[in-house]
Amino acid sequence: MPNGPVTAAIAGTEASLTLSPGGQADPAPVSGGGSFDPLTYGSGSPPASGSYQRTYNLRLDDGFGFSQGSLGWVSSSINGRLYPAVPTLEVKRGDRVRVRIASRSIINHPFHLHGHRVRVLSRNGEAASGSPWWTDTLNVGSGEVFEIEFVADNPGIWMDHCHNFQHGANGMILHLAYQGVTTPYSAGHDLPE
Ligand SMILES: [Cu+2]
Repeated sequence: MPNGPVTAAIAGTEASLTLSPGGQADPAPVSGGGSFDPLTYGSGSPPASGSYQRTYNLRLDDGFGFSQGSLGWVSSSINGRLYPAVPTLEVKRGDRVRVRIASRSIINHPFHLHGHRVRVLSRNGEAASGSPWWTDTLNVGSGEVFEIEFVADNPGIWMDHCHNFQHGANGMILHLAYQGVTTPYSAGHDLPE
């Protein structure tokens, strides 16, 4: 947050949001400002150096396929698979985890990892250089490649999924599971006889 007020507006609309240190500032004019890009906005510390205990790759795709019993355009696969056939990401408490998310899909996929916040390291090969880009949900656009990191500091079995719920229903879901954490439930469901 800068010292003065900041107004963020959605181009071509009346919608805007003004933030200020005291919370009392009037909105600034909404035209003439630059585009907001969290990759470069502000300043702050770069990510810690050092190694990662886990690295994973997620590739997001779409194409014709079977989902929920019918054949159609399924805009929602991860590494070529649909939930519950997407392998679980496994971590150990304390691991520092790096994940590359690359989308070959034709539409946006706002990806959300439950139970953690992630830090964006790069987008399309350009390192994040602004204020640390922490996020709960990361919109992965068509053709974009992100690298993110998080610390496995919240043991459990967590959903990691596209927040477009139609895509989730199609199968764009996987789990993040900690070693040693178990559940009485199983993934997926039994098919009818
Ligand atoms: Cu999606």
